[in-house]
Amino acid sequence: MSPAPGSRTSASLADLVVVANRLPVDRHTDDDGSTSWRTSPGGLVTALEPVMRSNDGAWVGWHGGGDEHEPFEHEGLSLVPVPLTTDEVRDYYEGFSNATLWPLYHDVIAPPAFHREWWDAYVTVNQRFADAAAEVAAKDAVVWVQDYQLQLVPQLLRNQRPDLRIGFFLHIPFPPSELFGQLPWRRELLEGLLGADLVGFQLPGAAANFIRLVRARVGLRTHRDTVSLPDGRTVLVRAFPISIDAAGLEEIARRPETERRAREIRDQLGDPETMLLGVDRLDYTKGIVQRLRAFGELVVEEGIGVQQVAFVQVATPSRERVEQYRLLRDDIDRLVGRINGEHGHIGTQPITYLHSSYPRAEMAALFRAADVMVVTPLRDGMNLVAKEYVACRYDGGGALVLSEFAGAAAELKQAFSVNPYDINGLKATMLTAIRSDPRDLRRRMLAMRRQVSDHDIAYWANSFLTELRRDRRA
Ligand code: GDG
Repeated sequence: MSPAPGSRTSASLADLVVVANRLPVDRHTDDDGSTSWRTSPGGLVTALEPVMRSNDGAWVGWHGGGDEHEPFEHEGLSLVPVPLTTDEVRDYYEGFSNATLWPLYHDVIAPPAFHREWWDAYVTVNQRFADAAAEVAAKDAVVWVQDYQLQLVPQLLRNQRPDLRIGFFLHIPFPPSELFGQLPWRRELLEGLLGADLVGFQLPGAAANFIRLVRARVGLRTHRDTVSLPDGRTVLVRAFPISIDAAGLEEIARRPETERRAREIRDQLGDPETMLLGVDRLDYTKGIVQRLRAFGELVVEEGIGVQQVAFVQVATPSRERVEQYRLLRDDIDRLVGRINGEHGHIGTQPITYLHSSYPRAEMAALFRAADVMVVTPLRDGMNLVAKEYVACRYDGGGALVLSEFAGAAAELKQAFSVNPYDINGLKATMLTAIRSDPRDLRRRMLAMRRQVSDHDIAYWANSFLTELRRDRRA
C-alpha cells in the first residue's frame, strides 16, 4: 500500500526530490564530540541547488553512517538521510555497485564479480531509498533518481506512488547487449529503470543500447526513443550530456591569487618549457597507466629532458577497499617510480605524482598552469575534467588531448583526439600537442569554450527537468 504522501507533516513534503547514493554533505566530528555537516562541493549539487530552492526540493541520500538520522536542513537544502550498515556498504556499495556494475558498464576493463548476496543487498538498499523518497514526495511531485547504484528505485517507487513523475539519469556509460547480457539480473535492472517516465543517458549510443535491450530482453514495443508498456504508459529514453558550472569555475580561475598560484606551481616544477597535466580519481577506467607509460617512452625516445617537459599527475584516492583499486595503485606507484628513478635528477623528476585530493582553487591553478591537459580514459560516461580545463582557459591558451572513449569527445571536437589503447598514437598526439602552433591551439580552444559555456550544468538540469515535466499524454 502506498504510504499517504503525508506520513510526514505536509509542510515538509517536497515538490522536487533528488535521490542519489550520497547526500551532498559530509559529517565532521569536532574535538568536543559534537557533530556538524559540511557541504561536499560537487557538480550535481551546484546544478540542482537553484531548482531545489525554487521547488521546495529535498535530497534523499546516504549520510555516510549506519545510524537512523532525522531529515534536516543544511544551508537552505532539505536533506533526508538514508542509513547503510557496514555489511550493506560492503555488499551494495563496494560490491554490487563498484565491483559488479562499474566494471560491467565500463567495457569490462576489469572483470566484474557476480555474487548473489551482493545482489540481495542491492535490492534491499534500493527499496530503502525508494521508501524514503515515497515518504518525502508531495502529491504529483517530480523525483529525479541518480546513477547506477539506484537502478531499481524508479519501479520500486512507482509501485508505491503512481502519482509521481519519475526521472532517472545514468552518469556512466550504458553497455551494449553483448556485455550487459552477462548480468544474471539483467531483466530486473531493465524493469527497474522502466519504472521511470524519462531515462537519461550521457550519449545517444547508450540510449540506443538501452532501447535495444528492452526490446530483446523485456519483449516490449519501442518506437525511436519511446518504450510502450502494456498498461499504456510510455517511457522516453534520451541523451542529456552532463556538464559543469563553467562560469563559476572561470571566476575562480580569473582570481589574481589563482594566477599567482599557477605561476608558483610552474616555478616549483623548475620552470619547464611545457607542463602536462592529468587529473583523475584513481580508477582503472581513466587510462592513467597508458598515459604515463606513453610519456615515459617519450622521455627516452625524444630525449625530452626534465627542463623541457614536466608531467603532473593528480590521482585522487578512490574506492580503496575494492581490490582492483588497490592493485591499480600499486601498478601506478611502480611505473612512476621506474620512470622517475631512471630519468630524474636531484631536485627534478619527469613525473610529479600526487595521490591526494585538493581544494577547487588549487585544481583551477593547476589547470591554469598546464600547457597540455591529458585526458585518456579507456571508457568514461562524460569526463568533467576535460570540460573544466576548457572553462579555465579564458586566455584561449592550452591544448587538450582527449580520448575518443570519453563522452566529452562528442562535444569537444577540437581536442587532440586519441585512442588510449594505442601507445604509439598516444605518444605522437602528445608530441603534436606539445609542439603545436599557438594560433592553432587558440582556434581550437575558443571553439571548445563556446561549446562548454553554451551547454553548462544549468542547461543540462533544465533540459532534463523540462522534458520530465512535459505532459506527454496529449
Ligand atoms: C562520473 C562519471 C561523469 C577530482 N579530483 C579532485 C577533484 N576532482 C573532481 C574533478 C571533476 C570530478 O572530480 C570528477 O569527475 P569526472 O567526470 O572526471 O569523473 P567521475 O568521478 O568518474 O564521474 C563521469 C561524471 O560522473 C558526471 O556525470 O562525467 O564519466 O564516471 O569535477 O575536478 N576536485 C577537487 N579536488 C580533487 O582532488 N576539488
